[in-house]
Amino acid sequence: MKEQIDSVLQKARQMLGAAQTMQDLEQVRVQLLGKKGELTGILKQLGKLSAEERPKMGQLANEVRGQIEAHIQEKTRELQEAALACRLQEETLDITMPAVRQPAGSLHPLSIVLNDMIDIFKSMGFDVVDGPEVETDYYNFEALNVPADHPARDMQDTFYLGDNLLLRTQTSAAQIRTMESRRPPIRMICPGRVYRADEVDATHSPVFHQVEGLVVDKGITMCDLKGTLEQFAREIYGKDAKIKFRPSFFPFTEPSVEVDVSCPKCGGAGHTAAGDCSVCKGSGWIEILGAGMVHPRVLSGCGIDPQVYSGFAFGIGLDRLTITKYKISDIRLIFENDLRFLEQF
Ligand code: 2NL
Repeated sequence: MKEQIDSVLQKARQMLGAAQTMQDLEQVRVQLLGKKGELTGILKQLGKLSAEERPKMGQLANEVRGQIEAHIQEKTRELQEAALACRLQEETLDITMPAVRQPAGSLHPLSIVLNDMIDIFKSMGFDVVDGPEVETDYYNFEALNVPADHPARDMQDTFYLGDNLLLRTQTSAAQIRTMESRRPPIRMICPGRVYRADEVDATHSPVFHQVEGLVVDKGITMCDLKGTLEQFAREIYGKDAKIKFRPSFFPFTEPSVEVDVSCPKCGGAGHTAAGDCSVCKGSGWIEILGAGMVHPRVLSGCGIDPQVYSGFAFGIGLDRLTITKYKISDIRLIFENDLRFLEQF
């Protein structure tokens, strides 16, 4: 029996030497020391021994059990240490390594200029109003005194979505709704996307951005229009900016004007030391917007008595303003969202 017990110890040493995992260790414990294990099996034979041999073998078996348990414990510690060392190695952090840079985004140039415009008009007491891009014929044309045979109503110029629905060609519908639902005084701007069936080139896009403004109150005159737009031009282009009115025509305003601002590059001279000014092409002025006194028919259509109230309105092309302010050569750059372009702002 002594040989049997010794051979279990031998076997334990062998198996533990080869063990790679915790499962291997458990397997050794079960196979040698478990209830149905080899050592237990040997101990069951103790009864067959002589009274003299029995306690000796019992003691030996217990010693061997203790030794095997100690071996297993030691091997367990070894494996745990190896696993920990392995994890520490794998998870090493080099805290001196430079961080991965998160590039910061920036505002689109249109957003920069629009934010400026909103600040300027808010400081003069204007509300900012929003409206849908899909409009009815009534709000886009009829309410604005645009006659049925006006060229703007042609399929060539306007995107129709059906008999009555279209993509708005200006943001005026928001102003019409405001006039319908609110009593004067009204001071509002409405920025947004508008659509015209234009061919794309360096200065035209079928979708572009407009900021329209409207003021309605008792006693509003052309002087209020000019003062407001002059203040706007000074804040956008600098305090020396001047504006001038040229007569024009829109169905929704009477009289109507086109407004030029003194060229921000040459200061109105039309030329620099290098020759003709590249921004205003030598004229000293650049066109920035259209405006006028709200047509009495537009007011009365919204339930506002033109005998009591008057108003002015204007429409500013945001894309053109942005292009001239940042000297951008092609309107298409504004819509392409090429990062090499956007990162310059
Ligand atoms: C332009 C011209 C303009 C308006 C828009 C307007 C709106 C109402 C009543 C009267 Cl509700 N007028 N809007 C007036 C004059 C000009 O835009 O050339 N924009 C780029």
